[in-house]
Amino acid sequence: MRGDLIEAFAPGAGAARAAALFRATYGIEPDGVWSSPGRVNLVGEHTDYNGGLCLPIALPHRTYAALRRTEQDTDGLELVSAQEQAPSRVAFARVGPLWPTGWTAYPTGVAWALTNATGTTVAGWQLAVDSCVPYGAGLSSSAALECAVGLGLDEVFGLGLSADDEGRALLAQACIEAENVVAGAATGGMDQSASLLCRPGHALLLDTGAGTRRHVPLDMAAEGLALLVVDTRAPHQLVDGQYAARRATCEAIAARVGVRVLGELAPDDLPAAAAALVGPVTLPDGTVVDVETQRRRLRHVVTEIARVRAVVALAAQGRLAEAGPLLDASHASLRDDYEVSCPELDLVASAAREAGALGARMTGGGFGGSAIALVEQDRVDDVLAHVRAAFARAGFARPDALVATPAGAGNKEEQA
Ligand code: GAF
Repeated sequence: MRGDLIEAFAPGAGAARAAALFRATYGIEPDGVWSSPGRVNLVGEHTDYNGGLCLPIALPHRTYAALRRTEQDTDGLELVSAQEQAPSRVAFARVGPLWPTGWTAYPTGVAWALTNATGTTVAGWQLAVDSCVPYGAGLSSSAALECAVGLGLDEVFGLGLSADDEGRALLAQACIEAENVVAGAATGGMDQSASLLCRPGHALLLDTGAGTRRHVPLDMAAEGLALLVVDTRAPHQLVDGQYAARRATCEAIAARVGVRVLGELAPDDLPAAAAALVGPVTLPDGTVVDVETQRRRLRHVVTEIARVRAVVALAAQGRLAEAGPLLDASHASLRDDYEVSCPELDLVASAAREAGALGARMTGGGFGGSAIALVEQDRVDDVLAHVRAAFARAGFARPDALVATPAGAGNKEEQA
């Protein structure tokens, strides 16, 4: 059964693959290869754009970017990916809001955002990408791509951002800008921060309101636990109206309650805050959100932040095994109050629990993508088999899976 999991590339193999693709495409050596991981979030969902807390870990699965700065054609950006059809050429002068479209928006958007942030024109380069981060699985394949490219551009253009966590936070910000402005996905920033700042053996506690972070030791193996990640393979797309609508709703609620962000509210504030929500709200796209829905959205955000605190407290005491009910409550809140789950995600959560998982929840933005289950190590195979059988009975596609261990942030690879 273990051979049936999505494996990360073996050490050295990802860099070798990206470098080989680079040579085959451009007929020259790259200046180097940089890599950055996908992530899975333990708890704290849809809180990062609300000034709240979240708790991601970096996956061992990474995206590899072989990069070379070109001297001659300083407006030309050349890109190729092992996961895409044909090489592309993009004129840097044209990169900007919502252009280009498709996968090249992410790397070219990072160059655009770094240019804006630093005043150095980050143009004139060739890129070859390979990746083992599952694509479209809600495991941040786009952030892994942005961050791998960002690290490479940082070095070959001598920007000096990646040396310490403060600089990396700025680099993450440029990757977020690329995603928000050029790719047009109004995401919150957890994924890029995880990809650039996580440490092996730790979860990253991000306080997006205070702008602070803490590395929380997470020794699941010491407790005999494993984190099973199940990719439902249900279509998942963040560049759609639902994610942006949730974000816009939260911003409208915060304004009505009289706070800057919903993360300023504690669970005790909920009754008064809910009472302040009177009358429907109309979002910029014309969607009308009724009062009852506003109150449920508010309750999700505030209770989810409290669940992050509770999981961190348990992890600090080596009692992660007791976090199951908190993960279950997170799933229920995302399903019922925030309404970002889907039948496939609900089925992973319920089937995993039936088979003995300690707790299970959807992870990431939702509307498809992946769910996680906290499982005793020797139950991983049984839980996965049970989930797959339930999917077969429901007529859903066979889900993919991996076992997540907290890995490290992006870095330069030893040359392949
Ligand atoms: C996606 C987004 F990219 C993140 O910023 C975050 O909002 C997440 O959904 C939900 O917690 O991964």
